[in-house]
Amino acid sequence: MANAIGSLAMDAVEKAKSGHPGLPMGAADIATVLFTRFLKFDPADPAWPDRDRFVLSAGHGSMLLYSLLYLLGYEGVTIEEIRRFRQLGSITPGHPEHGHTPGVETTTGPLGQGLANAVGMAIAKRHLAAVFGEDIVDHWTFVLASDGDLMEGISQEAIALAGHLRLKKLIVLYDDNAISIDGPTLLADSVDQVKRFESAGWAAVRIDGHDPAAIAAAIEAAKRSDGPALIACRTTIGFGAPNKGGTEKSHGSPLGPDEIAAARQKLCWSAPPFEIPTDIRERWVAAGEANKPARLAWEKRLAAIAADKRAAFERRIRGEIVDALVPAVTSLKQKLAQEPKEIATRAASELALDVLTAALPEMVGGSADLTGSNNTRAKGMKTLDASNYSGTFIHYGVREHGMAAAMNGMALHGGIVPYSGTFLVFSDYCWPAIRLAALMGQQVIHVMTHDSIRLDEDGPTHQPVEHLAELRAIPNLKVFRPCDAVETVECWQLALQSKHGPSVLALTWQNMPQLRRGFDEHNRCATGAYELIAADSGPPIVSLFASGSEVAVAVEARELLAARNISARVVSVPCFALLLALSEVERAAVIGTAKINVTVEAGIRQGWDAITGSDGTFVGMTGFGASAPYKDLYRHFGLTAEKMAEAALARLGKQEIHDRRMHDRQAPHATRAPGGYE
Ligand SMILES: Cc1ncc(C[n+]2csc(CCOP(=O)(O)OP(=O)(O)O)c2C)c(N)n1
Repeated sequence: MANAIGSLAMDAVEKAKSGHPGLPMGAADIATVLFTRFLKFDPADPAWPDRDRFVLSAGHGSMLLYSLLYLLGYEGVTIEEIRRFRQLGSITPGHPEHGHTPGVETTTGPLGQGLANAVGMAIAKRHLAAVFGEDIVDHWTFVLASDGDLMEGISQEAIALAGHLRLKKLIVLYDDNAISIDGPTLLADSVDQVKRFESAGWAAVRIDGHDPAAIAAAIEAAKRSDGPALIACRTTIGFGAPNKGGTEKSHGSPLGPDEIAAARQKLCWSAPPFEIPTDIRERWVAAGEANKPARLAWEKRLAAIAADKRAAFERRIRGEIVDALVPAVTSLKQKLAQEPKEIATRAASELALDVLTAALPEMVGGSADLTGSNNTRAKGMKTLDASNYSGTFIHYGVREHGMAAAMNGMALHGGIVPYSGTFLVFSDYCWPAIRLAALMGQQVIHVMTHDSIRLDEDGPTHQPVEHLAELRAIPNLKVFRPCDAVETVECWQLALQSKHGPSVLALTWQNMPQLRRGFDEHNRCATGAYELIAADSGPPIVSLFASGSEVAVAVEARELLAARNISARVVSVPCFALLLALSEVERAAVIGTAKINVTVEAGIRQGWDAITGSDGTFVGMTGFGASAPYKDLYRHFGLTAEKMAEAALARLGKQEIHDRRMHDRQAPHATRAPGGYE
């Protein structure tokens, strides 16, 4: 049965003329034991909530997973799709993509991420089991990880967190083949992985990964562990390939016809390419059907629990938002209309979270050791830890990489809307996972505070400058930068309603005036940008665009311009992605037709031109910040209302000269209008 996997991998990579045959051939014995004797799943219902999760963290070995899904009878994963490995439009892309192929639990390829996703899945499982009972939430998370997965730094964060949280029912099968792309791993690594895992609180053993009895015995033993478990399976990469097996030559390129013929002979596999002997195929299909009774029994158990509990569980698994969200947001906005608050947007976010987490029990929050600064712990939240998995707040430790990837795992597991906290500048440490959340269309929400150079004397290491632009560049990610308490509440609502992609809330360290006065039941941030203050009279000459803390700067600049008889409007831009998603007509209406567009943001210019055109004037940062009291910094870097007004005036002056020249050219004898702006 294992040779069926190996042969399909060899054949598919050969046909595609690219791919990685070594891992599927080397790990075929492990996968066969796991899928035929341990894993609980039903190909007829790949989304069965109580299935065991299998994460192929080493995504380059995707043919291992595709072979399994085909052999086990997952609908749509046909032999034609195996033949179309890596081709446009196939469901067998180079690396496994969640949502693209049934049975693929997460998108893997960037090494280490899958392992950290699995830790999140295991957290989700323990949490939901504590909330809804083991009767309906009782499954395992298995990971196949490679040398590369364990070399990546993110693995350390994931392993440490899993060990600390005593995540029983998480088993990592390590494909310990001691080969990576450059050659033997000894070229770059001499870690004793068993000791490493043990020191993080895992049970860990080393076995022969080609001995089915040893693999089965190790899984049995790991299942008895009271924490997470590692099984280091010593394997031969490209197992069966007589010349290239055991070397990096089988890692990431087709074996070639001669080596494939020799491997077939060595493995006693005489079936032609892409053909599986009937008796072997039947045994695989039978393995795929083995858990149907378990699934049906689970459905009965689910039907038997109290109706309200069942409804809550089903709603959360479907990822449906509660009806209570809109009333909760409305009442908070009403309160803010009655009693405006001059608070930091991170503090406004905490106010929002107090209300939202009470209404949405699926929200599981946390922070990477900046809880008090990120304000992500809402009233009444209990800590989720090894003594209480029903808690909803996770102290992730100083582990942004691991946190963001674990959050993806929680979202993928289902039943949880994870949100986190760190400083915006450390979004760099979350970036790979945020990108994958966007690629997979998963709802995770990152609260990122201290969102500009305005954060007191911490200096340029802590001052985000390029980060908003970086994050806005990720497709399918919404970056929200609210300007005050009301916008913060609205942005939270939008993030919670964005079910098919991640969001980042960039929030201020410092207090912000409440610019939104009065009550408006509409979520004005929903269009990504909107006119916050119209021009005093007639059509505006200047449009001032800003996000977050700089909206207040734009409001002041508007007054300075008004004092010189120049009418200006202020447009708040809390979310580029939503603005750019509007129709051209709607977008044009928001952007307006003022002569001059001036934008301000305490970050780099990149991205703003898409809104105001490349001839707009930008006031912002062109380099890194500095260490000083924040008021000095704003003056030093020119992020002031005066500078903004000056920029508008300078632009108007140039425009005026240009207009006059054009006018003179067209009507040389006309008298010049006196004027210029005061
Ligand atoms: C973050 C990241 N860096 C680099 C790569 C490119 N890459 C793909 S596989 C691999 C290493 C392969 O070694 P191993 O993990 O032992 O896999 P095996 O050789 O056993 O298939 C590398 C560096 C990657 N996929 N992800």
